[in-house]
Amino acid sequence: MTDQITVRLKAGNGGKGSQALWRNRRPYGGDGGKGGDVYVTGSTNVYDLTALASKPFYAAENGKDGLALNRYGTRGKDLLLELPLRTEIYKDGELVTTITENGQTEKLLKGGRGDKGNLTLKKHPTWTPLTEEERMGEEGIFTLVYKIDADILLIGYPNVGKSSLLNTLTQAKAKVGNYEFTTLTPKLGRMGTIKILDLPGLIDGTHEGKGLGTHFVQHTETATLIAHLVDSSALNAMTRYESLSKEITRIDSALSSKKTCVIITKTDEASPETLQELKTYFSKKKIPFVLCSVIDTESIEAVKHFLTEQLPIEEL
Ligand SMILES: Nc1nc2c(ncn2[C@@H]2O[C@H](COP(=O)(O)OP(=O)(O)O)[C@@H](O)[C@H]2O)c(=O)[nH]1
Ligand SMILES: [Mg+2]
Repeated sequence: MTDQITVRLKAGNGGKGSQALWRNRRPYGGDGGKGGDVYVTGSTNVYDLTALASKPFYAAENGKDGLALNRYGTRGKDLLLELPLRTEIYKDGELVTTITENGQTEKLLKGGRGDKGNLTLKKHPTWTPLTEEERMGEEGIFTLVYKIDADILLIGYPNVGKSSLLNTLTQAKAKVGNYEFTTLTPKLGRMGTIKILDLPGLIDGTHEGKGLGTHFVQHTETATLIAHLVDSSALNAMTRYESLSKEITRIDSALSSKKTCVIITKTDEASPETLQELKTYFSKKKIPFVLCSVIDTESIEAVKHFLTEQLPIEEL
C-alpha cells in the first residue's frame, strides 16, 4: 500500500498560431489550441496511491499548433488523476486541497493559452503574439498524502496477534507470521460498518524512528478507539504493556489521548495464573479489557461485542 507520493505534474502548453501566408501574401494561419489542465478527482474505486506511484511525472497534453487554411489546433487533453478519498494535496509544504468526496474535482494546474494565428491577429490589430512563456502550461511538484479512515486502531508489539485478529474479525487478508514486521503497511478491515486498522508493529524507540518509524500516525486521525493488544503467552506481559503505552505517548499526543481498551490475546497459550494476574492488573487500573484467542469462536464473538460497546458514540 502506498500512502504518500511526490509527483511532478505539468499542464499542457498552448499551441503556436500559424503564420501561413496565401499566395497573395494574405495571412491565413489558424490559432493554436489551449494546453490541457491538470485535475484531481476523488474516487471510491481507488484505495491508495499505488497506481500513481509507478511514475514520477504526469503531464496533460499540449495544445496542437494552428495550421494553414485557418485551421485551429485542437485543445490538449486534460489530465485527470483519480485519488482515494481523504487524500491531502500539498505544494511547497502548503496544503492546497483535501479530497474528501466521491467525484470532487479540483483543478491543480492551468494549461497554457494557444497563440493566435496571423489571420486572427490581422482581424485584431491591437493583439500581440504570446511569448513562449505565456504559452507554457503551469507545472509543480506535489506531495499527496492518503489518510486511512478507521474507527478502531489495533496497536501492540510485533507478534501479539494483531493481523490474526483483524483477519478473524473482518474479511481482511493480512499476512500472519511468527516473526517481527510481518505487516509492513497498515491494513484496514471492516467488521460490519466498523472500520478496524491493523497498524504495523510498534517497538520501543518507534518515536525516534526505530523499526518502521512513526509514518503510520497519518492514519490514526479519525480513529476514536485504540485496542491495545497484550500477548498473554509472552513473558512480562504487564511490563510490556506499560512500556508500549509509554511509547505511544512519545509518538503522538493526539494518539495517546484517544480512548483505549485492552485485548488480551493468545489466551489458549497462557497459564491460568498469568491470565488471572492480567485480569486483576487491568481491573485495578480500570482499563476495559477482553480475553481473546483466535482459535476460540466464542471469545471472538465476545471481542466483537466488546469493541462495538467500547467504541465512543459519535455526538451529533
Ligand atoms: N496460539 C495462538 N496463536 C496466535 C493467536 N493469535 C495469533 N497467533 C500467532 O501469533 C503469531 C503472530 O501473529 P500475527 O497476527 O502475525 O501478529 P502481529 O505481528 O501482531 O500482526 C502467528 O504465528 C499467529 O499464528 C492466538 O490467539 N493463539
Ligand atoms: Mg501483523
